[in-house]
Amino acid sequence: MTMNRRTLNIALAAASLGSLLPASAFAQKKLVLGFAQVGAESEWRTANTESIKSSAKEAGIELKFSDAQQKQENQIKAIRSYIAQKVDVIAFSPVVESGWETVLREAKAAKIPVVLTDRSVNTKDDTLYVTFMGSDFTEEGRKAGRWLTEKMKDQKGEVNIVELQGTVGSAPAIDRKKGFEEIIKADPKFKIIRSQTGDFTRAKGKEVMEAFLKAEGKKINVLYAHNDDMAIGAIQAIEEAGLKPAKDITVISIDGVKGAFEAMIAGKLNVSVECSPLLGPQLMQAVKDIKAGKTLPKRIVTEEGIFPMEVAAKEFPNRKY
Ligand code: GZL
Repeated sequence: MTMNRRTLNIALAAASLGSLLPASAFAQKKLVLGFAQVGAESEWRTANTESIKSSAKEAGIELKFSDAQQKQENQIKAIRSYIAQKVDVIAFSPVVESGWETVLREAKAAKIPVVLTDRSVNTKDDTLYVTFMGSDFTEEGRKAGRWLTEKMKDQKGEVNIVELQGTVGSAPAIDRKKGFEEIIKADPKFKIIRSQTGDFTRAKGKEVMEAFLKAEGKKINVLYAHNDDMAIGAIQAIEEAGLKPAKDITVISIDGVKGAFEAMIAGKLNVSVECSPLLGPQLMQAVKDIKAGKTLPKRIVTEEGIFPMEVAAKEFPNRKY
């Protein structure tokens, strides 16, 4: 079939136009991810941020990133700005469980998929997010409880525990408490005599442990801290009170960050339950899968271990955060 003159002219014009456009005009448009981070409160959070930033770069995904300094209103503001910028996907780690439905409905109305990472939200409407990827905090609390009940199984008399809770209202604080208590309630000798938030920071952990020591002193047998940073702050308080951490007071914490391994190698922390912050690769894969129209499971759980001080020196070189 011969091409008539008019069609030929159109084809030639299109071809010459094509040669005028930059190659980038034909390159696939980069996916844009808006990420609203909790803050920079702990070693764990720093490692989590690093994982997200480096994975976005590696995946060729444009990352818009915000640090909410542990304030919910700042996270909500950031999510709204991502909606206004019409990003492809929004992801965030909710600083607390409640108060998200309004802004998540705004994202849904704007047809922007949302991924929850690290922490989840309280909502009956699970169409407000595509998937929640992160640890099972209740199981982390159970692991801490099982380690303690095993260690103290032959202990006669009361075992008095003080507890440094994470951020009030946050999923890890609520669930780590729940899991730990589920295990220790089997034996009435275990008693939580003081429990207060240290907001996941070293400084607050030290301050609250000082108050615990002032109030209860040598009555304290065990410290259960919801993260390593608070445990490390508390260890300083224990030493300043003239006591030996991990000996006079058994110290149990969660995260498995480098600082915890250093404290275990120094003989000042008894055990750290792993909670991996390395969610970046999984998140970037989820972003690509969502934009490719794939269906994701509603819940993606990160598998984790537990590290007592006896294995810390051997395991330390393998640690990635
Ligand atoms: C747990 C994460 C917690 C860590 C803390 O997944 O949300 O927040 O345990 C961090 O160290 O501050």
